[in-house]
Amino acid sequence: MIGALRVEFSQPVNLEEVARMNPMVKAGGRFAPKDCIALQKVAIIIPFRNREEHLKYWLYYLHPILQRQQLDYGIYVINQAAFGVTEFCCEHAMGAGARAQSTTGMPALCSSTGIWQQDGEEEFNRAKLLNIGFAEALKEYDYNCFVFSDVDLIPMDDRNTYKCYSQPRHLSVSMDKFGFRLPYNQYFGGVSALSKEQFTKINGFPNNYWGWGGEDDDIYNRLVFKGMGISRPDAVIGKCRMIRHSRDRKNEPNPERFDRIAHTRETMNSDGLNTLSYKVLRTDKYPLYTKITTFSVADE
Ligand code: UDH
Repeated sequence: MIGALRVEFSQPVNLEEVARMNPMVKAGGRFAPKDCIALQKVAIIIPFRNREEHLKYWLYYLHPILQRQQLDYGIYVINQAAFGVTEFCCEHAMGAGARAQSTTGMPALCSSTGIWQQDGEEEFNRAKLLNIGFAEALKEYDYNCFVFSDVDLIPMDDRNTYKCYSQPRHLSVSMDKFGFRLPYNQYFGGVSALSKEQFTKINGFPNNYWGWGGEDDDIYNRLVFKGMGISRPDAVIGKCRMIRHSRDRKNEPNPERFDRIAHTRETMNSDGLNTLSYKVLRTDKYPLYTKITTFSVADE
């Protein structure tokens, strides 16, 4: 381990170069140490839409750190599909005429030209993407630990191990954005780690937070209601940088968030892993990560 790291975002990143610098990383962004058996199998789940530049920095900084931490890991970028973009050909995915009913009430129709037609793009849904990442990663490998990381957060100390603990772990405790301290004691946003058991005990994360905000507090509530506490690194080891950005389109502050957070106790058993409903449009195995493009469907 090195300890404190220099993290900055002035030079552009070339992913082919990053792949050359990390020859032990296998297709899809998988790695396991050669000379020992890793203590944990860690799936790293990144909620994503339209943040290619941030993802490059994330991969550039994180792959070397995660290898030094001797983890058996895989990187899963869960991409919320942007309907109306010709990139996704629904004829291959589902067949012409197929309908997808988005849970925000926006129906999409697979047209005869093979392009999804929808009136507009869905609001971003971070927590649901994380649930999807959990489910999809488990189809691929017997992961026992899940690290959920925003794409724009880079640890500044490699002793901040991306693994699971006896209690759910909050890793991004000391962000530059918040003056290197917690914005409030219950804060659980940014980067967190839950074992498979911890995640299933809380029925995963909520699927119903569309737009920005609240889902991290709902997750915190779930953990507390199930009798768990939060483990954290200290403020030095937990330092991290956020890549500055403006607000994304279709991720407006969610006006329902305060009301939802107030009702976690009643909703957590009926909103989560047991009601997760989605379709995978495509899976791409890139040299440094696996990208899974998904969209929501209403409960069948
Ligand atoms: N994300 C995307 N695409 C989006 C929205 C969110 O990939 O369009 C993902 C990404 O991993 C991001 C995470 O969701 O790191 C969290 O979203 P966020 O970065 O919008 O949340 P944060 O609280 O930023 O970090 C709030 C808006 C900042 C506005 C600052 C104006 N100066």
